[in-house]
Amino acid sequence: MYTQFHTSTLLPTLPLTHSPPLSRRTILLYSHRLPPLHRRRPTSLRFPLRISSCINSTGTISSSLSTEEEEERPSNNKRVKAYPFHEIEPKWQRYWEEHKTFRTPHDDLDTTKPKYYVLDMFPYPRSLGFSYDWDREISTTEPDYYKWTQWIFLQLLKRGLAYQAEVPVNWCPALGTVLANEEVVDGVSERGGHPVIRKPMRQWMLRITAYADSLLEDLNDLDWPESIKEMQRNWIGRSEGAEVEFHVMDTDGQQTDIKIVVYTTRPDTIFGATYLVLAPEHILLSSMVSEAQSKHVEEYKELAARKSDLERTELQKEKTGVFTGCYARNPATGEAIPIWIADYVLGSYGTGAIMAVPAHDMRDHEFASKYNLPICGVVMPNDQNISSFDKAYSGDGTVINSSNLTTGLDINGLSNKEAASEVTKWLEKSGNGKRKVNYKLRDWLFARQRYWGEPIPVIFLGETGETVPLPETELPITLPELDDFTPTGSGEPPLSKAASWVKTFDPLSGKPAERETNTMPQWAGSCWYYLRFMDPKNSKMLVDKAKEAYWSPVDVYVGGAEHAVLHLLYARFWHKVLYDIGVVSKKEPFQCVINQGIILGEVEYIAYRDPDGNLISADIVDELTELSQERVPEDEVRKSGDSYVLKDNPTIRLIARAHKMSKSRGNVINPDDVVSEYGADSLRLYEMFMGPLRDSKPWNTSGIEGVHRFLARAWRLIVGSPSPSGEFKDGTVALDEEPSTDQLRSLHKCIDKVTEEIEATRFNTGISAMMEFINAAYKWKKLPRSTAEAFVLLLSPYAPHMAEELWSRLGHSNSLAHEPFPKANPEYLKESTLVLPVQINGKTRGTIEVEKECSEEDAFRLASQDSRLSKFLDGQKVKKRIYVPGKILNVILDAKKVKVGQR
Ligand code: ANZ
Repeated sequence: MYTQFHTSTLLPTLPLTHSPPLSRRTILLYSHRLPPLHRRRPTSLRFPLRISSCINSTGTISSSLSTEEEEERPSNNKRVKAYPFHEIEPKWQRYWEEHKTFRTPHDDLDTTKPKYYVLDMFPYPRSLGFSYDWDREISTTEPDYYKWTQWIFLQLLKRGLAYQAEVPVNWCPALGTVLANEEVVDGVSERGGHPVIRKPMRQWMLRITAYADSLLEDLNDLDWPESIKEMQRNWIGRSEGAEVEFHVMDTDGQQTDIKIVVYTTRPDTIFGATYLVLAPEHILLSSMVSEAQSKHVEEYKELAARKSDLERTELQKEKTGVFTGCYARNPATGEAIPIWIADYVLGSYGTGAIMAVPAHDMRDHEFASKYNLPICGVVMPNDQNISSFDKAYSGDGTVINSSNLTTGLDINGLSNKEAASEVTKWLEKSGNGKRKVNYKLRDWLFARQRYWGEPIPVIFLGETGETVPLPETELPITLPELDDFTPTGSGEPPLSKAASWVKTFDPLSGKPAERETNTMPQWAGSCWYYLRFMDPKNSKMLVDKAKEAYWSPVDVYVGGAEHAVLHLLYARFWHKVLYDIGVVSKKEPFQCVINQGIILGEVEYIAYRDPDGNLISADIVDELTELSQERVPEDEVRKSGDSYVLKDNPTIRLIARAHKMSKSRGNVINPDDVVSEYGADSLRLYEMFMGPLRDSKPWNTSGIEGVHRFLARAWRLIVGSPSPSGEFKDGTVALDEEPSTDQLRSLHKCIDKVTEEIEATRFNTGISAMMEFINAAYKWKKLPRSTAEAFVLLLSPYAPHMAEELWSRLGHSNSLAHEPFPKANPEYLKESTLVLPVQINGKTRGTIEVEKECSEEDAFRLASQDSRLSKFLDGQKVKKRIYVPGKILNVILDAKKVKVGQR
């Protein structure tokens, strides 16, 4: 059943204090607002004289003129509003604010009542009409809030889940700053195109990997879109395999003590490992490279340092590498195999080294083919015989070429799965390796070299540099005022410029110390804000236990799929830590996640012209030909089947496409303009009507006009027609009369559908049901008050301002926000009629619509009156009638046909 949601939001407009970017970042993090700006409609909206809306097969609204409805343009031709949204919307917003209509209980919480916690990833701040409890407003940038973010950091530190490490970062010497991965394109800075190198720097890390297994397992119980769960699973990337040790050999071919450990998920292919590859940054590299090769190796290392992991692992990129000049012994074959370095092997995954099996791994095959390295097939597919492995075979099969008496390993004839487990056992027994589970998930790099961000509550003692966490009583550690928060140029964070802030004393020992100048990343505050909404003003703890136990978990979290991994994973990790230390009562923060799609710009229709200027149809366009493209105005286009064609020349098919809204494309819709032209209710309703919630859908101005007309019709149905000057009278036309059975049927059908569709978040089809109801109600002579009231309640989640206004006009002095949502009465949902097949002499000749309890006599009378059946029955003598109520009427005629007039 639909319940009144308790919703909360972050601060929509944040005060710009000394830390403007921090404030801004909070908005962006949750911001799923309609993209800003937009095209103003060139001409004012013109309303047709009379409109009826219906849903066409494509789900869009089509409008048609009719003649007996209200005029929307007065005789003096002055434009008037279709209904007075410009008056009622500000009025009800004031009312809600003054009456704190959507306030949820704070300290007066009654935990015996059911709760429903809906959290939104911060929609457009001006979305009016949202039922938020503004008393719960929080800002992650305020010290009152980030005091607790810092407190959580201290708990992580206490449990060894926060640590410092030297980690390679994207360092841009020319800009003197560290760049985020997104700011580096093809090895150069996105801004300015300066070279970027990977440079190790001291960083704070969070040990999210310690929670990899529970982050993975607990996904199973969550009611999230399967695609998001899958993205998290892939991000965590659990894989099972083995670590294998390869001893490096000296120039005399003798085994040394230097061991290269590789990680493989295919131990079954060990006999096919014909060379090793190390990541260029592998720590053992310098201790083994031959003199002859060292110059090449150094050059290659430098080149690789400029590439991001993403660029290095791109499958399409041609593989490159350099021979190190030395060899290692394959423990299974006992043979010496060359050791190479290549950037397709990453230093940050597994052990940073691989055994290359070119016959069975695509990347290795490409590399081996390029550098003429041996390829040895060791797994034969069961359904074919491969004689030369001229491309990698990565599937299952039977193991071949895999036996060695000296090393004592023989896996020939086993399936590759069995072989993998045999090899792992052998590795462990012979001391050459062990079983290993690996995760793609890396520990979370938690430090930023930026001014804006929560200070990390840690100091370093003067003499020893020892890291000391600040006592909880010192929190919050606030940011110092700084005039210039640009990068320092040396890689030191900007906060290091605040010399008097940096210099401090250890509050416990009194020793001189320096503050940490790295700050927390933008994700920190968002990792736990849903907990703070439960208890936003608590100065003693981050959330009161009883309130947390009541409100947790978030029942529905609505947001964009772009947060599928990082935000949702980081928040789950912190939540699990808080669970383990007893701060929260549930293992998972967000029980259900729903993604909404994005609104694209309006559809553009593109026509092609050949070099002679002739239009050509899109289906014969050759991609290789250079053609000029031009946009075709929408009114020159019509739909033809699944495609769009020129109205004037339907043989010319057009390309129809919608792009993400962006300023550079000039296709941005400004919600403020839409609100001032159509009202907030129309915008809100249109967003819900555009299509299934999860899809990305193009903006369509005629679509919003359609829903606006629907709202205007609903308004006129209940309030009545405007005066010739366009004024609407007070009150309504509803009458205190009992609704007819027909009216109740229409209403309850609508309630039933709207309820079902809300629960399934199929708002668009719920709105269609209301449109159908309005169409039916326009045919009624009278509008019973109780029916109008129920409809207004149905409409209220979609068009809250209009619904409140109508509700008050229907005679209520309180807001409808706390009224129970209407319930469909099953009595009125039963269909009262059915379609009865009619046979003449046993042959089905047509159907008639009859009441369920229709008598044989009535059924026969209806059949005789039916235009299609009467031609078989007119003037005929009926011998027998076979009637099975609800199933069939069979009329057997007398064999001697007697036509009228012949008698
Ligand atoms: C030998 C082999 C044979 C492999 C074969 C695959 C197929 P996942 O599943 O993603 O964990 N690998 C290991 N460490 C690597 C690194 N640091 N950089 C790049 N590649 C690395 O993949 C594990 C496989 O990826 C490992 O198994 C290894 O190649 C490679 F027929 O070892 B395999």
